[in-house]
Amino acid sequence: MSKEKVLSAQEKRILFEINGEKNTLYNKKNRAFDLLKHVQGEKPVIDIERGLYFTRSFKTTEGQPLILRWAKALKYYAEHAKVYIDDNQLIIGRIGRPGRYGILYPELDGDILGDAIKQLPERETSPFNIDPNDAKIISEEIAPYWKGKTFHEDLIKALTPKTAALTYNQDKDFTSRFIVNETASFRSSIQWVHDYKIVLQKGFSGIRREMEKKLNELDEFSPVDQTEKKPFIDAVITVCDAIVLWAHRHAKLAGQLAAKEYNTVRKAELEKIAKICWQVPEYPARNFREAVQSQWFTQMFSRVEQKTGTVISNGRMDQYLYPFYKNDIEKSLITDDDVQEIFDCMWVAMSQYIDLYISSAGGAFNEGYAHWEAVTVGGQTSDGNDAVNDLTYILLKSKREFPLNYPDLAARIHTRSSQRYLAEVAETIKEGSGFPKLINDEEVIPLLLSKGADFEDAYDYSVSGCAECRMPNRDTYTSPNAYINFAAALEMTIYNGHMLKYGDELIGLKTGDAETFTDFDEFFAAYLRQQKNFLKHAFIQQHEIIRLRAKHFASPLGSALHKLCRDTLTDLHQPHIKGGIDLGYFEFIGYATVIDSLAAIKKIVFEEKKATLNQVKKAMQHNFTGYELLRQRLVNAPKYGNNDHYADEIGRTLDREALLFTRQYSKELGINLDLRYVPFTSHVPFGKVVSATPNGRLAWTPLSDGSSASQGADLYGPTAVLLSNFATKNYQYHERAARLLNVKLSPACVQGESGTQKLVQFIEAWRDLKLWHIQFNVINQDTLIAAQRNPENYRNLLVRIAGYSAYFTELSVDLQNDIIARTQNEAI
Ligand code: 8X3
Repeated sequence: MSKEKVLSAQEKRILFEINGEKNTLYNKKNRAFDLLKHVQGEKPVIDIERGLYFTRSFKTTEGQPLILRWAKALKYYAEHAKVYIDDNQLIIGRIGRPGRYGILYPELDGDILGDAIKQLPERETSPFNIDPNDAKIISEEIAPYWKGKTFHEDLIKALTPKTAALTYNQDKDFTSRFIVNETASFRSSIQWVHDYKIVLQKGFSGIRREMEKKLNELDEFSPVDQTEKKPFIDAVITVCDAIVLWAHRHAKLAGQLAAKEYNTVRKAELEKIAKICWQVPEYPARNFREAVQSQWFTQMFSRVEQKTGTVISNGRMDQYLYPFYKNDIEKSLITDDDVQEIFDCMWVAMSQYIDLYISSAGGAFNEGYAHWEAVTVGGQTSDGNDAVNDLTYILLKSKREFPLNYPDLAARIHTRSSQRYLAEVAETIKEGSGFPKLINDEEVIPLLLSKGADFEDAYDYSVSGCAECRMPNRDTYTSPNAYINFAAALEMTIYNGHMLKYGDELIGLKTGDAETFTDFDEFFAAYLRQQKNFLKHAFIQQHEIIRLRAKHFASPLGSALHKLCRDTLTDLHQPHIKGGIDLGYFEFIGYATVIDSLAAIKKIVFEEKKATLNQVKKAMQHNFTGYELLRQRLVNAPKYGNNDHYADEIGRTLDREALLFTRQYSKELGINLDLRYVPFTSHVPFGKVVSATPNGRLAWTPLSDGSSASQGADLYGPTAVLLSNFATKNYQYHERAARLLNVKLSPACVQGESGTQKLVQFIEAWRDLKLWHIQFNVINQDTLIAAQRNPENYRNLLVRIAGYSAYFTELSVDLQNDIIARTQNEAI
């Protein structure tokens, strides 16, 4: 790292570390930094308690209503699992052993657990260690019980042969083929936000009282009341008791530790912790600290309940915590520094729970221990005013000052966002760790209204997952969705339904040999048929997933925290909940790869006639070896991301065709199945099954990510990328959803006050174009290269991936190279 270069704050911090200097913030934030020191950088370990206690409980409840079985399993966990209070922590409670840990959900894909534990320690992407004794318990007790009962096994059986052929390697234990990829067997619902407000305001005792009242109102002679509603109520009551019991076990432990503690300061802290845990989450929180502890217990216990893909999010923390903050500040019970310390303690606790995906596909989708526990700030109040308050600024400041990849932070932006807010958001982005990601109210809110939401609910959405938006109390659970590799559809168009990776096997449609296409329209039509075929199979998958989900999963805690479920006495996993809005998705992966390939064929083959399609095919078969001149021609054809109508028009057609498909068929599934461009890290494994493509991309390398340009293809600056994104959207279709957009900037181009102002103006342009999402890497290219060469010096280097930030050195070389290959913008 050269000293003359302009560095981001993150790069400066790392340089200090390399030079053995102390971080200047260290003294001020001693506690949180100390807590962090013990956990950062360790390889996570599998904790088996959740899997084990669920298994033991499920063995004793067979035949009972599923929701009740789930609640009883949670109660059994609450009674038996070890409880922990970390030294020096203020926000206490964890659901696994000390350090970084992941937990098991054998009901999902426990059928592969036995093999997975052998591979997990050495896996390239997001590896986990396992204690040999625990491995024995897994193979002897947990895995055998679930064999034949998992969601994964039922889904395999339910798919039609053609759908299965695009989904699984049937000769290799049904591992993913990375073509039409189901994600339902590695999470039981996608991202989610609870109504934390009800817990803070009423406590679980309040929810329990509401349920007791409903129990008394049931018709004792009604078969529906007695067989459907009563088990629901019993389950919610059981789960309220379970979480309270679990919190009380922490209170007791805190009391015991306090009694033994010699350090008077810590003794007083432990006594206070005990008091807090006797109060929350059973009763309403009385102050800011209790509110944070109550929320923490709730989100932790919710993770014990089930594996929500991209995990349970934190919701609008600057909104629901504000009344507690304001009250404490007005009464001088707390200072802003105390508030920041409480938050930082929570972030450290959060950073130790690592979302464990046991399948190889799950691991490959979630490189760098992906995590999406989004904390949302800003946006609008439920009556449409600007929602920014003092807590918003404390949360942004905490992100700038406490160098950690948790929590994921999302800032909502709208047309009346103040200049101070936009400037603080820009300053936080300039820090360089990738926070916050931005979500645009001007795009999201009209779409939520178009789905039937009231203004009040739509204004109050929270960011969840990479870029999704949830309305607590209005959204209903969403089935995990298909990730679709459309670059594979393009390859099948060239090879008449085949892919080089799979040899003679006909996987797609026979749409014609390369030499038979006489003009671009014919070729494009053939591609669109392959695209439609993939969509068909993705929707068949989704249909089966929705049908099977309610038989395999229940969510008594999630339902307790959802007004519609409490009102209708329906579990969140049931497909239709009266008054609910089910926002589901399917994923377009390889968008720019496909656009650029089609544009290259149109230009070079059919317009300029510099090569025949057969010659392009031959060059592709040889991975362009010996065809460099042709490859350069293809590379230099029009590309998405340059505000070039030629390429963008193709992109708009791809988008429109996919939207038309879902407009016609999602009704049959009974949910909103919207088009999304959100890749996780799937563009890397997806690229590994796709041979060379006509845009000049080499075989088996990553596809383009999200709605970003192909790696290095955007040559005219980030504003051109925004304009291409805008030009490829079909704003008349309300079936559109998140488009993830990555932009990489050099620290020099946003340097100083003028740099902040430029970044603010860029954000305003993005907002006014009504794009959905954007996130930034502000970093020098040579820092990334140095980190790849000398990982030991750069363990703390964070980069933005796909809706989350991760440690660069914990990524596979392929993903590292992908990030390096993205265009580095030197000006905005
Ligand atoms: C990222 C992806 O599928 O969990 O937000 O919604 S998903």
